[in-house]
Amino acid sequence: MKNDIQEVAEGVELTDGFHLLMEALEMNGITNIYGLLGIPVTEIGRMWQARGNKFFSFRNEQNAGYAASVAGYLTKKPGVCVTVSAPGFLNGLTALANATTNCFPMILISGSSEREIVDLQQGDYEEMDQLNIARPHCKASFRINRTEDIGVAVVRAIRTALSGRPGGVYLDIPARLFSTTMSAEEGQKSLFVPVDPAPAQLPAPSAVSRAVDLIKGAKKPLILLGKGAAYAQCDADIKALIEETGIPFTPMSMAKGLVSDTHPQCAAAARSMVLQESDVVILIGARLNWLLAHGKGKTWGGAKKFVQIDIQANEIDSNVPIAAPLIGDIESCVNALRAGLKGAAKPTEWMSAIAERANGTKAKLATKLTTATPVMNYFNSLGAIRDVLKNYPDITLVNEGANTLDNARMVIDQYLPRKRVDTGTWGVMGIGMGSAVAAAVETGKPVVAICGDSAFGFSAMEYETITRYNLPVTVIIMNNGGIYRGDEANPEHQVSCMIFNPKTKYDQFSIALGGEGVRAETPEALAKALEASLKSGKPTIIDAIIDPAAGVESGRIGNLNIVSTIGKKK
Ligand code: FYN
Ligand code: ADP
Ligand code: MG
Repeated sequence: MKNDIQEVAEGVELTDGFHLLMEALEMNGITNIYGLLGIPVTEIGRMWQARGNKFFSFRNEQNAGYAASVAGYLTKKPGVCVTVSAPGFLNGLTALANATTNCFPMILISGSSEREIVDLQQGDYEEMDQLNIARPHCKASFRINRTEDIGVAVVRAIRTALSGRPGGVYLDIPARLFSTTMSAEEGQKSLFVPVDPAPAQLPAPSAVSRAVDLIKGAKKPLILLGKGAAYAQCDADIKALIEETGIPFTPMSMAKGLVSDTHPQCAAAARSMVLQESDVVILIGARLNWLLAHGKGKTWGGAKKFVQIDIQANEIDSNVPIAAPLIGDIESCVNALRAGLKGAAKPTEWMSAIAERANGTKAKLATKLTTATPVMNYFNSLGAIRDVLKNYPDITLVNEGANTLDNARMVIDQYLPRKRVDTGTWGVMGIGMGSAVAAAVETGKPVVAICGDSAFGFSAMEYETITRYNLPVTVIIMNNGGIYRGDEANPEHQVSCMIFNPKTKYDQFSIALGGEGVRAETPEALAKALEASLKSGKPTIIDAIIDPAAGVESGRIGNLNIVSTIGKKK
């Protein structure tokens, strides 16, 4: 990239905050920015593009932020989101908090109003103390006050986002800084690239032997892969650990495909059995949070011991005592385990019992997937989608919703690492279109987003972003006409709070926004439309008409929903 000298004053070549920020990002390998422009950051977008980089301009900052966070997850480099001040910043902050919660590296850069006025609360344009508001929602919140600090601030943001447990960083840039000038030569000298920003962290040998001894003594060991393991990008090492030890594995949702769902040691289809019956569980980049029933209770059956590989030392014992913590980066820890477990006996009997159970479950599901119903349900529609996607293993699948999420996770196999992006640790709705943009941009390959009609609504307008950039994204909307279900009766003189306008036509919405639109009422029509869309590479919405009675309240996590029994008939 060229060093853009702005002007010469009194014989000194000058640069400014805009240029230094862009050069610092470029120098650190950032080429894509996701954001939404306006006061005071508008110039960044135009100048960034003029320098040969890509700026993806969204309709709401929250979705730009989700895109940046997913870019971070997929590439292991911080995804960058740029927003305007106060309201734009706050919209972006939701995504920054989500990135931090999910351990995705992301940098949110927001312009802010004049410090003197904000700090005295004198009512500036979009006045807000953004620096402090961001603080509890990310790993670090920094403000740049001087142009000569831009280089160090960007490096500090990158190292903070990537090192240890990855997460979000906020960079606050007061408007005035962007146009503040300094000597171009001095400015250039202030920029640099961090050495080894996400260093390997080797586990202690004593911790490795403790874990190895525990695993060697296990009769029914289980490997549980989380999205931290997918993020770590040591796919071959993880597969080798699994194959060399013969230990069955089951993936958390975004770790699906890290080792193929069709691998003979995949125990996903015997999930409840392996969680309950295993005696030693090796957690690799997965937390024992709500998604794993906190490591206790009936989900986990009897007594068991955990080995936990994680880079964040205080994750250990967060829910239940961990017998063998392995603190370090996943690649180093996995390879240390491989060395220690060389030649250990494989749990073949346990593996065959699991395979038997899994085959039974798969056969039962196969019947449901091919059973015709008068109106499509989740199973026969997803069965049709699954059959098409088998032939497209390298698409990224984006998945959000409640029933749509739970059923698609179960039905659709993933074959390759980091090819599934979903609602993550918070189970957040609205990640759909932002994630689809990032996945298409960062992988250069097609994306299929399977969204519940409710979930899609949270980011629907970004479908125009998809058509504008002509991205190869197919959105399948599982349209049952409501939240969870679409058949709730309206209370007298009111509209039910759980249903949508049944006249909604998402295929027409696509056409209105410059894309292709197809309405599919049968599994055959759905398969045909998906195949055609993948072949064409054109942005498409398939409005998949699902039985309004097909959903279940809260999907498979209905146990978390609180209901009142007062005044209800027994
Ligand atoms: C899995 N299963 C299969 C297969 N794969 N059956 C047949 N074939 C295949 N290939 C079976 C598996 O054995 C389980 O049955 C069942 O499918 C469900 O598997 P899942 O989804 O892995 O497990 P579970 O217990 O339903 O859920 C675990 C979870 C997951 C909490 C990690 O549900 C999750 O990620 N939930 C996120 C929910 C969320 O965020 N929702 C958004 C908010 S919605 P059994 O073995 O019989 O148990 C707001 O309302
Ligand atoms: P899932 O939801 O799939 O169970 P989580 O997001 O709960 O996954 O857990 C991911 C874990 O992975 C986090 O605790 C995080 O600290 C850890 N992690 C992320 N990257 C690495 C890495 N490179 N090495 C070790 N641990 C990592
Ligand atoms: Mg719905």
